[in-house]
Amino acid sequence: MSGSGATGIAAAAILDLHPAPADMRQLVIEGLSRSPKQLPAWFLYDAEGSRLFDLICQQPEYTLTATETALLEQEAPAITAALGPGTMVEFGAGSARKVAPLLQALAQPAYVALDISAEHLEAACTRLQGQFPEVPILGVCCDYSQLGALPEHPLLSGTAHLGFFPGSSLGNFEQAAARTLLAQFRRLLGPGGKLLIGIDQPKAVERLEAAYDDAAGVSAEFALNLLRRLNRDLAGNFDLEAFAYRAIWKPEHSHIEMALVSQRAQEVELAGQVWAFEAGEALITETSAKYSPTAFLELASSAGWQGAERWSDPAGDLSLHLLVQAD
Ligand code: AVI
Repeated sequence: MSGSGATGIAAAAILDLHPAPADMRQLVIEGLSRSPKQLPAWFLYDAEGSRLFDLICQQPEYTLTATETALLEQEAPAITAALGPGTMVEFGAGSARKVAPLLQALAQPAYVALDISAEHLEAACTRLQGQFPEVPILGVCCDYSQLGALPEHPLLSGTAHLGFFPGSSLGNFEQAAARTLLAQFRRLLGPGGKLLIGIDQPKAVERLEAAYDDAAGVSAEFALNLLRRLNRDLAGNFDLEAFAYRAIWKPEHSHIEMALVSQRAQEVELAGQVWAFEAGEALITETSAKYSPTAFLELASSAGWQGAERWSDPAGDLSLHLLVQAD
């Protein structure tokens, strides 16, 4: 728990709820049995995948991170005024960098980070605690999608819960799963809970496709790393040279579809089975949906949320929506 090490920096409090590990083998078998073949997007994020994703965020074509960060910094006073008092609860906090301007602007900041990776959580919370020594910070290691309720803790009792889900990560869920997740946030945050969520918006196809297939090839490497991970973790024999990356905008779904396309007819061993790929067959690694403000608020309302405020960058690339409970 909390303490002060040799560095003099107080370690943040960590509560480990020991989330059950997902059955990757079963999910792979399900995903590769589908037509088209598709795997859960979170498979992309082993240690190397997380490093490559951080690198994607620095590519000139991928403007989402920089745009959202600037918007949070610029609008922090207005956002925190609209949020009102309470404890910020970040879902899937990762490196927990985006919350800093909000903690700075809140009159009485308190912060709870939820993440499935104990290692990342501890590092992120400790770094943030060093940056904000006076702010009470708690890291909770859990799978928030499976959580029945937020844990009992002084930071979470007798105060409003202000959910935070930046990065347009909702876009990586299919529509039904996105609705389920928004409803889960509503349950966890409880009556009076609010949600601040970053949502990337549709834009010119050329810009979108370049953002997900950058000239430096980092996005392609990020997707190919999935095959490396599968070879390592599930005794696979994917030949990385035999797959090519592509990212295309699918207007009928309002999403970018990222896939590795088999360059020839081939058979791959994985998870104790043999999988046939035709020449030109796609393995979808991820989709990234873009919602106009109207489309997003429609989705949010189907999960019991109501739009209260919205902040956007001047180009209208991305919105930060503040949602309140509809009843
Ligand atoms: C994490 N997520 C919001 C990213 C996105 O924009 O959909 C994931 C990503 N994959 C490739 N590039 C970015």
